Amino acid sequence: MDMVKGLITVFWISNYGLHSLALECQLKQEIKVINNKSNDCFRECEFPARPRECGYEFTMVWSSTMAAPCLECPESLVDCEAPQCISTDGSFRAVITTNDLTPGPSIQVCHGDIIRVKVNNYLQDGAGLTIHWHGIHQIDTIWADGVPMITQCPIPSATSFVYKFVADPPGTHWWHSHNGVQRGDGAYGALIVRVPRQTEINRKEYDFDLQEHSILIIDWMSILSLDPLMLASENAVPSHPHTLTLLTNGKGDNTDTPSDTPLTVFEVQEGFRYRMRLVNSAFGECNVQLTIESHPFTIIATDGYELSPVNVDSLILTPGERIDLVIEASSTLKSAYCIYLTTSPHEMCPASGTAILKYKHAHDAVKINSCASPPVNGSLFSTREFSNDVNYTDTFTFRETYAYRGGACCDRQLQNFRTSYAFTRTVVQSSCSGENGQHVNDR
Ligand SMILES: [Cu+2]
Repeated sequence: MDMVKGLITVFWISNYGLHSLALECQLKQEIKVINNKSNDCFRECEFPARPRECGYEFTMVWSSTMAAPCLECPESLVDCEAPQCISTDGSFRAVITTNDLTPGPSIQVCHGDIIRVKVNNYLQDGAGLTIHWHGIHQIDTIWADGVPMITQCPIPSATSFVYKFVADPPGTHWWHSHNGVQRGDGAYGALIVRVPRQTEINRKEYDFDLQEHSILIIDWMSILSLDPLMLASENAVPSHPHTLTLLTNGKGDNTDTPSDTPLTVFEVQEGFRYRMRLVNSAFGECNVQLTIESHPFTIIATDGYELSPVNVDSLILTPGERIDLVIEASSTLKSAYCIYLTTSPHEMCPASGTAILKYKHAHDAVKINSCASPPVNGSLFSTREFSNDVNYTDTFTFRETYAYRGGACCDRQLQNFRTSYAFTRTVVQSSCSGENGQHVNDR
């Protein structure tokens, strides 16, 4: 419920005697602020559904990586985990945080819940701000779609705006700033909409679907996101697109100069199967290839749509895309395994990243340098086919076939524009028919 209705009775005396008037008024209900690490609306979804209202408050500010709160990080790994320490890949740069985090708070709800987010724009540069809820259809709430100057004016500096919408459709989604290049500077997070297990087609494929098993990947530069765009527009295209690290939930190892900042660790227990919800939040159009050492996996959903399970060794995730996979914790030769992230095709934006899959009760940590080279063979899952013809020119042409569920297809040729990742690429949708495998990309 948005507002709580209250009844106030007012009495007054005039020359005509005693009067009374009952006034119905609306009392503003407190917006419940979540703890960044937990979420009251995360639960085993009820069947039949019992929707809740889930309130959040996002406060967005400019901050800095490896700043004073990090104390002795990375020499002291405990310091790297301190509140307000943004370690990323160990490089120093400005970053947008949401409630002191990047990625920001994770919204995890059940299908049909009402999500309400009060966004406080405290960005010190005076910039406007909007939040797009990527994957949410916004039926009847188009005003909440967060597209600046289309569905709303940007939230002015030092003011707040409340988004309210229904969590629909189910699936692995995400949120991000849609204003300027703020997304590439850290303004993004997970938005997971679950359904009751009884209604899931692939429910027998996994044992656990944990809130800490959301995996957000972003291509992270050592400079502000605006810099390469401006360099490109001024025809000063750099020979190397600056240091790019693929961060997993905000952490990674620097591609050029490895640092000792901590990596993100996903814990599993031997004998169980875990659903992992993967989001490519890439800013620089990087496709990400993911491989897990000694752990083939099963793809069970893309962009919220359940698939017939596909067993593979590796997958490619295009920008904005989400894939749900299942890992079986059955490899016990070691206590921890590398999760490898590379870009594909690699020439486009040379970057890599690492995260750790750790078995519970395992004590020995994996050293970063032991994750240097991912295995190259094996079966690959991708919702698109990529041409091998990657030519470097000064024009970026992106052609994409959009296929909506139900088989209707449409082509869209986006206008040419210049970027620092200058290349010509042809993307061909692998199929325009069939129940699954297509998705709508609203980048
Ligand atoms: Cu988006």
